[in-house]
Amino acid sequence: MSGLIERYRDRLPFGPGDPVVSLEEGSTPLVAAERLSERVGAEVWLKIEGANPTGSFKDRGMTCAVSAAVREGAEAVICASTGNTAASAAAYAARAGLTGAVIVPDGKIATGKLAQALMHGARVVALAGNFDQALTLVRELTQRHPIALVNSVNAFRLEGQKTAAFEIVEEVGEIDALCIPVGNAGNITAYWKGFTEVGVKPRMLGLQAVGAAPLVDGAPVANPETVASAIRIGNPARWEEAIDAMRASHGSIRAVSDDEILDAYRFLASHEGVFCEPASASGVAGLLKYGADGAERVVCVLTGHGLKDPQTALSQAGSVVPCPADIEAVERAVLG
Ligand code: AN7
Repeated sequence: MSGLIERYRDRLPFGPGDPVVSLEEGSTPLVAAERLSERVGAEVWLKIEGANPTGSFKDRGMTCAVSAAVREGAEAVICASTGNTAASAAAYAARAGLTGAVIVPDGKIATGKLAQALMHGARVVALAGNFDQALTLVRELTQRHPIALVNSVNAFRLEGQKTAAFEIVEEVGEIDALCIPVGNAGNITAYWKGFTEVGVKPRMLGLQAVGAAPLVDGAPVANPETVASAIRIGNPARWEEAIDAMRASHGSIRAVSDDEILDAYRFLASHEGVFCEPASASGVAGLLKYGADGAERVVCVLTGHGLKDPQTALSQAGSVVPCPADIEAVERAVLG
């Protein structure tokens, strides 16, 4: 195994002698989804990005952003985040021996992500504001101080993330559509770039949560709200690029409700054996809601691991069965 810079160096902006900060990210499983395929009437595959080292697709971008920061002589990295970017930046900063700082919306990031950022030794700032405000402030801060910004406004992030498209094409060849959650719109932009570079043009089907759907509404959302905290974003930094990807690929960007997201989240866990976080299920929710649009082969990107957000999982799952320690009771408890 190797990290993605090593695997795809010829298609990434890194030379042979450049420093590489890697946790052997990428090369994630692409799993056939039989039950989902049956329901949708198409061949559906799941790209399990939760299998990356910190449990989300952000690691693909972060290996590149942090390696480039080291090459440029940076001593510190910073990001605004709904959680996963924070966890990833903190891990790669720790690995590189850099100082990491992350600004997150106070009380609005999933527990696992907070634990990761703290464990990796980042300075975690809980902003009395939302992600969009955090990103604005962090951009201003990096104008004033020599700290590398590792949000997806950083072009190296997209370079790393485009490699997921390479992996899909290498594994299953051409696909007709890609279902992908859209928050700050870096990932949809990166996938489109990756597909374009290998000459494949699947329809890009982006999904946002109804309460945080600026690209669907056509205007920024001042107070975005959704159970899918990772995509609780009201003013995506890669707005134009996402619209370009949608148009150029003859795709769409549509909205799914929190209930539809949670239905897909439970379906994946209970019928496919795949536990992703709520935001990640929005692509599948969109596929279930709107259908495959005539596509024969579809890939859904499951962007983050279900363990990131145990609280939402517990609120959606069945309850445990209490039981005294004797065999009759255990029999009743187990056999129902
Ligand atoms: C699981 O971590 O924006 O459209 O700060 O964590 O590229 O923003 C996370 C985004 C989808 C949306 N799924 O991707 C952050 C952050 C998960 C995510 C998205 C995110 P973009």
